[in-house]
Amino acid sequence: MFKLPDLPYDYEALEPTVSADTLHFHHDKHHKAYVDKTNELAEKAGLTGKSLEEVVREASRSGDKKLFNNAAQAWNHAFFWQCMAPGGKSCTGQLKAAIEKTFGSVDQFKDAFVEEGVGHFASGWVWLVTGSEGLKVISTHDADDTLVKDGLFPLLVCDLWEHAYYLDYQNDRKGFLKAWLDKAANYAFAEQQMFAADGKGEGFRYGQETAGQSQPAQGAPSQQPQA
Ligand code: MN3
Repeated sequence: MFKLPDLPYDYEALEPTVSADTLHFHHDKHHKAYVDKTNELAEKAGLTGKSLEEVVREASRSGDKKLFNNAAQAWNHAFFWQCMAPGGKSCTGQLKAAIEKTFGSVDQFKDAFVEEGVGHFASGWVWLVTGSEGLKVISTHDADDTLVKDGLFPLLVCDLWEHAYYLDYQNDRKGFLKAWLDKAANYAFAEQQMFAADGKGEGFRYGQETAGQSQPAQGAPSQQPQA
């Protein structure tokens, strides 16, 4: 049984960039529904005891679209929570160097990320990934994710589904993405992922904390009353 992971920060911690209302709906309702449905469908598919990564890949291989959509969404959201931190984490060190090499500057990377996200039709995800060609910004549709893209390793993702920003930004996806990159994105996590892609350290895996990234729960956010 997969457990809905706690947010690695309080619900209010990302305000005003991402409101507590948005996080309550997004985490407690949307993400929870994907996890619950995954548990139900994975059991039916005989995949009990597999990791979520294995379930996503197996569902993709076998063409079980319903399971794939729910399992991939469960994974993508868990990864997405790690991609944010209160006030954001600035882009420094080796990640900054790699971004400058590929995009010219951090600002040019942000422009590329916003452009990809704004240009993406309907629901999906915008990613910074690394692969054999180095860093790249891509987007995926609906639940699709990098677990089933050979040779790509995710560093950072932002949710483009309207439920991710509509309460706070209405139809202004561009405004959401710009604020998100400047004030919420966790570049320290992205850098850890980049190291992991190079074989240095563990990358994110569902249900396991990434070393040094997730903060011990202060005030036990999982115990907060639901709004
Ligand atoms: Mn979402």
